[in-house]
Amino acid sequence: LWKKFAATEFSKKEEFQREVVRHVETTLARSLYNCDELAAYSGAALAMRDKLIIDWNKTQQAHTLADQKRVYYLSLEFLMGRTLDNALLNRNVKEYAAEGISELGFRMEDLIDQEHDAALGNGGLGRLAACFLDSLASLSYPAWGYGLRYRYGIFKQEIIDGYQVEVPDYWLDFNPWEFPRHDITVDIMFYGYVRRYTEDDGSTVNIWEGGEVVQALAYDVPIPGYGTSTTNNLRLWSSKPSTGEFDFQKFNSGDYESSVRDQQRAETISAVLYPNDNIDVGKELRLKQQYFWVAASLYDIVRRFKKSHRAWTEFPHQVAIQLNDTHPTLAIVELMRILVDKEHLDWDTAWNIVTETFGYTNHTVLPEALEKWSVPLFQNLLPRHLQIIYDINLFFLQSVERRFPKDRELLSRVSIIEESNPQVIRMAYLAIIGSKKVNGVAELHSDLIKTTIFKDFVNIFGPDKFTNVTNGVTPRRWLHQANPQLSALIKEKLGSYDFLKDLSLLGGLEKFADDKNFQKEWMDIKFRNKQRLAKYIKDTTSISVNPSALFDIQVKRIHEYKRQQMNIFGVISRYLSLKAMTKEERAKQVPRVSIFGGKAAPGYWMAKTIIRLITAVSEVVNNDADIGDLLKVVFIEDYNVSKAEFLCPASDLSEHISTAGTEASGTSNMKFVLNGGLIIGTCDGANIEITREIGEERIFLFGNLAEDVEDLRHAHRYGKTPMDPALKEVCDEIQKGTFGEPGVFAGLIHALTEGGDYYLVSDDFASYLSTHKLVDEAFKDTAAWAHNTIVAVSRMGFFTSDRAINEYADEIWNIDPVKVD
Ligand code: 26Q
Repeated sequence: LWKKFAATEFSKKEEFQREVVRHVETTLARSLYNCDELAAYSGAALAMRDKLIIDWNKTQQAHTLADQKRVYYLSLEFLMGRTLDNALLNRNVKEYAAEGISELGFRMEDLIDQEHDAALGNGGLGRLAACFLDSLASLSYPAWGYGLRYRYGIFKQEIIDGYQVEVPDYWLDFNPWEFPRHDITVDIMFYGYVRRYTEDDGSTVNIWEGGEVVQALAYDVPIPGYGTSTTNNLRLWSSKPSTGEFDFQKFNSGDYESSVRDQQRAETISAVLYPNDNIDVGKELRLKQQYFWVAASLYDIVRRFKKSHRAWTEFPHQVAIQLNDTHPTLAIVELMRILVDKEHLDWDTAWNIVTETFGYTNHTVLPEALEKWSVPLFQNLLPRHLQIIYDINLFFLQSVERRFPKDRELLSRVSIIEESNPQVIRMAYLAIIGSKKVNGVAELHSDLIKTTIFKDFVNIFGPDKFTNVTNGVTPRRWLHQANPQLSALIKEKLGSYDFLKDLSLLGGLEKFADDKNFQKEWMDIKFRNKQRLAKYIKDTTSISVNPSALFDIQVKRIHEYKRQQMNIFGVISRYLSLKAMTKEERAKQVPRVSIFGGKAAPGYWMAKTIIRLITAVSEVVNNDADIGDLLKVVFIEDYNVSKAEFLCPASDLSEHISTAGTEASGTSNMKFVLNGGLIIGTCDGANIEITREIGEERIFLFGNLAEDVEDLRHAHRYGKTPMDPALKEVCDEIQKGTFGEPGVFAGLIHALTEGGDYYLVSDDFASYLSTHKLVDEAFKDTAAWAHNTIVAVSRMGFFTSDRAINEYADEIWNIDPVKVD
């Protein structure tokens, strides 16, 4: 009977239509006569959601029954983007759903476009977490994500008079993809003091008496796998006043203001995502967010473990916890507190459990991004946790001293506490010491962390604790969903969509690389994707671009290390060369559209200046009659996941040009190549492995190597590096006022001169420009270009997040899939 009523499978178009109409009429209380696109989207989303819920419940039951080890992925960011299209495709119902919608008088694309992005992340790290959730479910691993349910995601970016303006992203008006679990709440403490007393048996007990209590309320989000019923859970915590805490007495006695203040203080914790990418902020509210989320998640994980009545020593056999960067490192300390203070395990037993449970992924070597917390701030907020950190540090340093006696320098170098004023806690060191495995996210990056920032720890723990798992992206979203035409063409050649589950099957395309008909179909799809982007650019900026021009795209967070400034200087240099040419010479040039997009952290003045330079250059170049279609410059406002989905398929060339050794991996490089574009890039992050896979004749590499960066910086500091002459010309032109009031850009130029050119723009500029010339030449030979992009795509199998997740599962987590019927 249960089965009969639970059957929501809409294996037919009509059933889908019926469900959409039912939801519009009953759930939304709208009539079909006033059903607009938003209401139709909502109906479709709710119909799809019903289908997911059944599989979600089945999956959770199957996982409970299987009683196998689970992995918990702790991330402060999940940059999910939209859900409806992805769910329709993962469940393979899009075709008839779209037909059904069209008969109801709407276009599926328009409904999909109504959905607000779930933008609970800044950039690469948050999007990686989202790709990993897709792969975990698609590979049927028993896995949960844990995060924060921010009321405001990453801000929306508007460009006003050429400048970035931040607008709040309130995204929860209608979010059919989340389920509040009013029965799942955890009280979280802050502040207070530690009471210490001695038991009758002589043992010491520490009790933390918190001063403030805030309630964590769980919201669950279903994560459907591709081609499987497995539907995993993403649990996001929202903060509210704890029932005990909200002071009804104050309220009833008329002290509304103070009772409302208490409520707001509680709700503030999950109110907003910090908009900083790769930079540490050190604000108390951020630490509160981290502890709130970590404590609620661990309480939940421990509660689930306890249901099985196993011995505590079994914990690491049932639970793996992955730390997405250092942001959740407090989990190590909180688990110690639970085991020692609450469950009364002895320290060593507890520490063994903890260090068998956690894995830590590092995403950066940039010193300004390594998290550190001031000891006084930490002491005030989490007094008991500070004691535990001191103890962890003491035992660790004692063991180091035993092995390396009298090396006091080593002890102060590896201490969790940095002896600065004030003292600070080095979260990365704590994460390393408390984890079983530490991994970087691309080969070069994993080597760099072992030889630079974590070198001493490799000596202490041995090299096996440190490993590499090169990032990947999900081909479901980044090929099938973003580029349905290309996906369909590949399917036609390979015979099935199996490549979406086993991306190495793309290898089968290579034999068609010289097939003229195939090349034509391939390039036609690229052209249509470029046309679609050209139309978007026209509609949103009124700039006309020629879809036959070479589309050169750099979209990512704006950061000096990612060097958007070098790109725009290159554009200026191109502009100056074009201006200096005769008409005849100009006629031989390859037309270009330089497309930029990305957000600057609101407090990052230099990044905002880079945006202003890009918009200033676009105003001049796009309106220069001498130049016409030969060069256009476009800044795409509010770059986000949905925009990435239509930008990636429309590039001929994309730019991944970070100073060597600074970009841990990069993941958009993978997305662009997977969609049939080539890249210009430095020998950095995953660019190196992409080169190894696709062949160096298919990538435009340039610039100095990571191993030379230190010496080059040193030379700048001692004033031994004259500025590259082409760059000098560019700077002169900016200073002449060609792109508006030069004072606006003085800081950018200062960074190259007196500032010591920390990111080595001048050192790489000549090879950057000459490599762009090679790109122009290569683009003229359409057949060779088609050949190279086909071969490149056929060799991209390695960069699926499925491969990455299988590596984590086998080498770090030790977990197996669970079949869900
Ligand atoms: C830290 C402290 C306080 C506030 C914010 C932060 C913070 C927030 C976000 C620090 C770092 C981040 C994000 C880092 C990030 O996105 N790193 C990128 O991770 C990708 C996935 O591994 C890599 O591909 C990129 O190379 C890396 O830059």
